[in-house]
Amino acid sequence: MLKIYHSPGTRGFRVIWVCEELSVPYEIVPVNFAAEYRATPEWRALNPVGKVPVMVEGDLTMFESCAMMQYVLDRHGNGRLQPGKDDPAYAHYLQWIWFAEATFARPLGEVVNHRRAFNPEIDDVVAEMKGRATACVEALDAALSDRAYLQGDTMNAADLSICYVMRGYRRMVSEALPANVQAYFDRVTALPSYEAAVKADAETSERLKG
Ligand SMILES: N[C@@H](CCC(=O)N[C@@H](CS)C(=O)NCC(=O)O)C(=O)O
Repeated sequence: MLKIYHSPGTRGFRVIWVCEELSVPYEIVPVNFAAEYRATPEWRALNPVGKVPVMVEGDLTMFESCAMMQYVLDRHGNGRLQPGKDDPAYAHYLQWIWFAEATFARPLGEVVNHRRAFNPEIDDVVAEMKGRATACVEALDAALSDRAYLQGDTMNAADLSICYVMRGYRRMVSEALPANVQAYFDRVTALPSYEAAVKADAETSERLKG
C-alpha cells in the first residue's frame, strides 16, 4: 500500500487529500517534524533535503508533494481529477498545479522560514513575501470570476493543491479572501474528502503525541 510520511499541517496534506478524493488506499507514517530528526541519516535516506513529505510505494520513494499527487493521479486515478493529455485544458491544468507550489506556496514558505530561522530584517522580508502571496490570490480571484473551479465546471487536482496552500495563506496572511476565491475555497473544502484529510492530519498529530 501507498505510504505517506507526513507531519501534521504540512504538504503531505495535499497527497492525503487526493488519495481521499480518489478513494486510493494509503497509510500514514507520522514524522517528527523536529529539525534534529529531519537531519538524521535515517530521514535523509528518504528525503535528501530533510523536508517532508515522502511517499513510498513498493520500491518507489518520492520527495516532492505535487509530483506525488501527479503520480497518484496517473497510476491510480483512472483519468479522474485531471484532463487527458489531448484535452485543450491540459496545458492550464499543468499551469495551475505548478503555480500552487512554485509560485503561491513559495512566498508563504519564506514567511515560515524567516519566522523560524532568520531574525534580521524579518519584518521587511515577511511583508514582501505576504505581498507576493497576495498577488497570487488576486490572480486566482481574476481567474475565478466566471467559473466555479480553476478550469470551469469540473474540479481537478489543481484545485485541491491550490486550496491546500490557501489554508496556509488564511493562517499566515489573511483570513479574509476576495469574493471569488472565498466562494471557491468554501466549495472545494466542503468536499467529504477534505474533511477526511483534516481528520487524518489530526490523527497523525495524536499519534505523534502518544
Ligand atoms: N516543494 C516541496 C517543499 C517541501 C517543504 O518545504 N516542506 C516543508 C513542510 S510543508 C518542510 O519540510 N520544511 C522544513 C524546512 O524547510 O526546513 C514539496 O512540495 O514537497
